[in-house]
Order: sequence, then structure tokens, then C-alpha cells
Amino acid sequence: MLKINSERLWHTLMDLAKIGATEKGGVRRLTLSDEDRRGRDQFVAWCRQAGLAVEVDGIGNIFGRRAGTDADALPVAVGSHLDSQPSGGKFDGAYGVMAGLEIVRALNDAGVKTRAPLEVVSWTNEEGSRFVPTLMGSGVYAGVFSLDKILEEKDVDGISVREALNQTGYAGKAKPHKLGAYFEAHIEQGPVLEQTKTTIGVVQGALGQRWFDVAITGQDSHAGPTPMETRKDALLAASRLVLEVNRIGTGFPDYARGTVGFMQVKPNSRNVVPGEVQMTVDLRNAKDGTLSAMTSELKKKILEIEKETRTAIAAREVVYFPPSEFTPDLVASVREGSKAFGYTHRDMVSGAAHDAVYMARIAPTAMVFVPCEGGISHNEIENARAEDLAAGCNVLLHAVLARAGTA
Ligand code: HGY
Ligand code: MN
Ligand code: MN
Repeated sequence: MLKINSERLWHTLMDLAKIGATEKGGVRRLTLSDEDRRGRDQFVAWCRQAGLAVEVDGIGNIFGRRAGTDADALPVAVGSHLDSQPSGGKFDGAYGVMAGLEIVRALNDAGVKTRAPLEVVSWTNEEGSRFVPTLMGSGVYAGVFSLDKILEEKDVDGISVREALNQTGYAGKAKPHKLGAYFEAHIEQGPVLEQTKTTIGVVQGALGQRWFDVAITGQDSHAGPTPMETRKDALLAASRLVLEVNRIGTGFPDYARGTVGFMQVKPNSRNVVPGEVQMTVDLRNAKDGTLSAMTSELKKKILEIEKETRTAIAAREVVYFPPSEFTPDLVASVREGSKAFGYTHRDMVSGAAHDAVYMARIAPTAMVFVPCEGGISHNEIENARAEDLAAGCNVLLHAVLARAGTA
């Protein structure tokens, strides 16, 4: 059976990881930052070296196209994202894009022509860390977000997506084009595969998510003379909300998750009772009804905390998507590929969102997971084994060929 070149995949990933490399061995390629631009430039150069025709669309999504024998057939795409968390890892997103590139390189080496064209894709702003919403580029491509509206979104420094995109030179002109199928390889970013000594995760779908930007307004006051019972302490309110989000994440069924990952305190001075806090809430669940129940609980607790702390709490929903399911016959081809190569495999649900979530709304879609060390991700120490990354890429190759057909 045709296989990919494991060494080349590993070295390509390590070369890419040099762009935006951090001290502790991770990467920092925030969306549309200069590091992201350099990562994009490197990917485009590798695409061209592999003979791909490169197109960029209006939100900066990059498409590297390999012609098939049937020019009218809809392309089969393989992709993920090159942007990272502020202190992210070498493999989150990068693995899926480089796996697509490696599949093209392996087909070039073997002189194999596919019937349908292939496309290797890098989506803009999957992470949603610098700009919300998350899954921004794939969301615009899938028609979930309007490009004009998204271009006006701003980061915490007030820089818009439009400005940042223009600064990187990746505000493309390519018109949207249909894809016949979409595959994505990704590290699991959780502990299941490693703990069960399984090589391949056959991903059934992903948790639904609701993200909120929360603004808490109290009153700056002096830490000494201000009596405890009259304070309007925004940080006290925020602290109670953090505890409630954790209680909601642990108290609900169906893979419930509750996280506060971002907080800004003003004026952030040791002897001033804080009058203002900006924070985020990230709720997830495998069932949409349970996700709604978690959200109602959150809103109820916000009202209670406002009263108890004499503050005003405004929660604005910035991301919502229901739990998603991937396409059964493509998921089956991932399972078959695992069997064909003799890899251990198991069905699973993704706790993280991926661009495949929005792609599944407009094209047959499937994902392949591989283990990561200790299940750790969104962390500079993120690590994966070359043989597992190669196994996932071999399964992807098999599933892509099954879908695209060979000439
Ligand atoms: O947060 C997520 O689910 C993804 O890693 N952006
Ligand atoms: Mn990712
Ligand atoms: Mn991520």
C-alpha cells in the first residue's frame, strides 16, 4: 500500500515550528501576526515546490490545488490551520496542513494521478484567540459568517481583521469554490488515545460550544477606607463567576466543559478595589439541549452575583455552534484505512472545535486523530510521536484516495 514519507513529514513540521518558535519549544503564531505571515509564506513556498497552484480568498484562506484527471470533479480537500495559541504547540493545526502537503508529495513521488483534484488548505484564525469568532476562515468559506462583518472584528488593541489581513498581504481575491469532500488530521489534544494505547482516533463529531465576552463593572475605590460591605468589587464578582463556570462544567452531563481562560482587571493596582473586569467564558457539551441548560444556569448565576456584589455584569455571546457530526461514509473510510494499515483505532468525539466543524455543513467531512504526549495541547510542551503522525497521515492518504479515485 502507498505510504507517506514519515521522515519528511517530521522534518517539515520541525522546520515550520522554527517560525514563531518560543523558548519552551512551542510556537507563537497569533492570527495575522508577522509570525503567522511567515508561516503562511513558508507553506505557500512548499506548495509551489510541490507543483500546486496557490489561491488565497478574501479572508486569507490559502488553497494549494493539485490537478486531477477529471477537471470537472469537485476537489477533495485536506487541511487545518497554521495560526496558534499565544503559547501554543508545534502540532495543533500545523499537523493537519503539513499532512495534506505530505500526501501531495507522496503522490508526486509515486507518480500517482487522482481523478478528482486535491486541495491542501490552511484556514485563517481557527484558534479564535486574537480575534473572535473561532473557526473564522472556515466559517466565512462555509457561509456561516459574512466576510464584510468579520473584517470589522477587532482584537484587544483595536486592530481590525481587515487591517491585520492587509498588513500580512493575505487579503486575497480568489472567489469561493465548492469542495467535494474535506478531511482533517489533528492531534487529539486530550488523553484518551494515549491512555488506551490507540494509534488512530476515528472522529464521529465535535462538542457544541458557546463563548461569552463578559464585562463586569463595579467601582474603583480605596483598599483602606472603603468598608467591605459597601464595595463594588468587580474582581470579587469575577472570582465568583469563575467558580460558577467550573461548577457548571463539572456538574452537567454529556462531556460538559466550562472554562474561563482570559481576564483583564482594571486598574490592576494592589491597593485599589477593582472597578472593571473583562473576562471570557467557554461552555461546551455533546448535546445542544444540555449546552442550553448550562447557558441558562450561567445567566442565572450572573444575576445572583450582580446582586451580591453590587456590580453590573454584561455577558455577550460571541460564538455558538451546536454539536457536529461528521459524514458516516467518510468516517468509515478512516476506520477502513486504520484496519488496512493494521493500526489500533477507536471511535471518539472531539472536545476541541476544528475547521471540519463548519466544513461538515457544506461538504462530506471526516477527521483523523493521533495521540499527543500526556494529552497536553494549547501548551508549549505539546508533543507527538513521528510514528503516530505518520500513521494518521497514511490513514488520511487512504481515505483521500478512496474519495478522489486514482486515474
Ligand atoms: O477551542 C477550540 O476548540 C479550538 O482549539 N480552537
Ligand atoms: Mn487546532
Ligand atoms: Mn487549538
